[in-house]
Amino acid sequence: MEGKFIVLEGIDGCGKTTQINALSKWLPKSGLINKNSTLIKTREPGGSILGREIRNMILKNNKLNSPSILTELLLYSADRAEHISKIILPALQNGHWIISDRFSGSTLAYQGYGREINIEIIKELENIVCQNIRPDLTFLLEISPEESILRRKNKVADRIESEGLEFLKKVNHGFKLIALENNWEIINASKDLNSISQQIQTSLINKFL
Ligand code: T5A
Repeated sequence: MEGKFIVLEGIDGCGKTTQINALSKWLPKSGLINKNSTLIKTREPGGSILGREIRNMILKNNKLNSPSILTELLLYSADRAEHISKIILPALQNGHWIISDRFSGSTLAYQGYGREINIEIIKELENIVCQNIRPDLTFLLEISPEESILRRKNKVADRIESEGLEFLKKVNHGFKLIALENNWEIINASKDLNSISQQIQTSLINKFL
């Protein structure tokens, strides 16, 4: 059996971390993963050692030293280039499974639809950065922007989360278009945790068993 690359996408607070934690308990017992393979949980930004430093640079709230939107795009791209070279590519070459909390769809949604950077430029950049690595399956966990804000009301917002409702609406709209264009699995993530988990598990079984 070969390695697989699974990605969870969606606006802030849609439940990716929660579902990835549930998946990482279920997947090793699912019969989908070869017993010689490992399941690797990772995320963007910050999936590699250098990426953790980049994550801190992009997400910390510092109004006096915020990156320009072009710098922001390039930092997310640099994080991804490092993540692919050091973590994703070697893992797939060794037959391991990877679940990533966000990947290139987030750049299209946040920097493309949210920041309104030309989508074609972003796609061009992604072609360079991704080195032909594409997820085998991407899930979009869909919640409304209002629910996103509600779920995060007791958490300190990072720099991107501080952008507010109008920005989140543009990102949300972008995610929907990207998901339809790329055949992602769209999950209603406002349901309860268990039914979301079951829907993800069923999709994985249907696709990979
Ligand atoms: N970004 C990222 C870009 O702009 N461009 C890019 O290219 C990339 C890769 C990353 C930020 O960077 C941006 C996007 C982000 O703004 P992050 O810290 O990784 O930041 O933040 P998020 O991905 O937004 O992570 P969060 O932890 O905020 O959201 P999750 O992981 O989606 O959600 P989770 O599981 O932590 O759940 C949030 C809350 O909701 C509850 C949980 O208990 C938790 O309290 N919850 C539910 N409540 C009710 N019903 C359910 N079904 C629930 N599921 C979870």
